Amino acid sequence: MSAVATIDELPAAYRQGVTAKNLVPLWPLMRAALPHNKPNRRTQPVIWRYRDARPDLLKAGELTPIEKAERRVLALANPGLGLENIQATPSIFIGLQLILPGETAPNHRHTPSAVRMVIEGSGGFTVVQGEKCPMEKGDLILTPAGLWHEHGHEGTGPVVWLDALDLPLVRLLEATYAIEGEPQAVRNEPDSSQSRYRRAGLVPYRAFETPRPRYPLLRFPWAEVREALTALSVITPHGALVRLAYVNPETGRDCMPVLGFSAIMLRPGETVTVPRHSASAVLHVIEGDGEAEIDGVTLSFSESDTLAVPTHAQVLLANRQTKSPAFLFQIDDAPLQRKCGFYEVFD
Ligand code: 1HN
Repeated sequence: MSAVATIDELPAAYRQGVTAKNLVPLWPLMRAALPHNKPNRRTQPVIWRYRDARPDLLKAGELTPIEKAERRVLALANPGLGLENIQATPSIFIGLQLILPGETAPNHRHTPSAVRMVIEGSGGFTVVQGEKCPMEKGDLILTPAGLWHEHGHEGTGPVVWLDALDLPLVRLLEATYAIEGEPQAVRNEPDSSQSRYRRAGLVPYRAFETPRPRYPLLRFPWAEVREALTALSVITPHGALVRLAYVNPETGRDCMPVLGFSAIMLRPGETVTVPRHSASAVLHVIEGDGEAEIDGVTLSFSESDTLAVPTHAQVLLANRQTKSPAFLFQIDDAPLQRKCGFYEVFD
């Protein structure tokens, strides 16, 4: 098709006339709204290095008492999307949250869904709907939309975790709000990863007619994920990606409605291509160091760094170490794209 008309080709009187009636000619905007073959992406491939961000986060601990912060979080903002919009990708909010010994981040619930991935420190915990989830490095803890949650710290030294929320999407829908609550009554029992859903393939017995809990498993301990990846790596052919998906153990499907989670192991010295897909993503380095090439941009990463991956991007990952594995955690909006009916995996 030949080039579409620009707005300037329309008579000024016509433009002013429609503008006064809150009408907008679509045709000059058509290509911007609906580009050919591949989306226009403002999201940049970027890295946030933990060693750079950590001092600022610890400083925030001195500058701002928790009572004044509610949540002490530094947002990882993608410059391509405008820093003020606090988006790592168009749908994903990422923050680094600090909690100091004895502090509590008060109970609330809200419309965005969140997960935490612990970066450092011991003794932190999150209570989700009465379930106390211990937080150790690499643990994934879900805080689905609408569930009460509060954080605490019973150990020594700083505890830091990565927050991932579907906040940008919920804001776009003009649907974000939170309700504050009294501290929760905590059930005195181990979290479900240690009790009801101790082992993959086993779930509490119930007749199939009985409805299954919507969010059965809220904590995925890293020690178990790491062990599972290591076992999988032994039988995975070279060149193939060693990867596990975090799923709802009752359904085998995505554990949350918008964001999906997976863990990748890079074997010593390994370089792999991640299947290109239509979702935007964030990669977080749990362990190891190496290089990521995202749409031709090479970014070297170390432990606890976080990277943004635009939609449709080509991703290559390399483990720089020849003796030790690297582990990465991926957050993406594939569950949402699947629901919308346009999720694609290419190649
Ligand atoms: C939130 O509620 C938490 O509960 C963390 O820890 C980060 C970022 C934006 C909006 C709400 C939390 C958040 C957040």
